[in-house]
Amino acid sequence: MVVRCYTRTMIRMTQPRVVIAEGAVHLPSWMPVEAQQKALHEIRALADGEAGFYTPILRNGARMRVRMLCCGRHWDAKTYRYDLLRTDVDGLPAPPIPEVLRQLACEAAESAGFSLEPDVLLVNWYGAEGRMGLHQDKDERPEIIASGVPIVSLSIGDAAIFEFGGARRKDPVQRIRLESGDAFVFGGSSRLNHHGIASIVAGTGPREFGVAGRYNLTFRQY
Ligand code: MD3
Ligand code: FE
Repeated sequence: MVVRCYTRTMIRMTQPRVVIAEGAVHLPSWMPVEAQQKALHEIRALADGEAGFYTPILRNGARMRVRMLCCGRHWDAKTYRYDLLRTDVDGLPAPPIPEVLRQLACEAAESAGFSLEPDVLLVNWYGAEGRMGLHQDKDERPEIIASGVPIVSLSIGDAAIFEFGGARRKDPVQRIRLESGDAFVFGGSSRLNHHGIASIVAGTGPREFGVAGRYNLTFRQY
């Protein structure tokens, strides 16, 4: 089923679009402040729900430097597989993706010339010391990855220094500052590129949000 996404397009007709590599499209300030606040409201409801944020512990025993909350399916930090249950955390089922957020992701994909039917949402929360080492996202189904379907990222709160590399770990990285309201779409031949978050620029988020740190939402098709 194709669901039309229209919430944002009626608000602003032109939008900056920066192609940083084939299939990797940065949409700076893509979310209006009201859309960011609406998204924050949904994130807070998820956080207050039964299956809230947790600190993932990797198979090598290391704690990740982010807190995470998965919707649709749970990303298991021990097995690197997607599961309906939070087996490595508390065994609870992953809550569904909130409709408001799913819709935003569809629109962002469309703004970048892609189409996405997300069934997974990973919410990462970064405190001032938060970061994520260079990695590839390759735990989704091989057919989906091969098809070039994108991952959509939405940033809310403090800015972050994002690193975007290439297909090989040793490839040079571009550093891009991601601000609150930015959307980023990674599809096509950029889908398996290495990437990470080098640091958070604490205290740079919109004050009126009253949020500490940074939320990043990645929408995926499993
Ligand atoms: C480039 N999250 O959850 S989002 C992740 O800001 C992740 O929390 C970071 O990397 C964050 O896996 C970066 C930007 C991003 C997401 C997925 C990508 C960049 C990507 C997939 C392929 C290439
Ligand atoms: Fe990633």
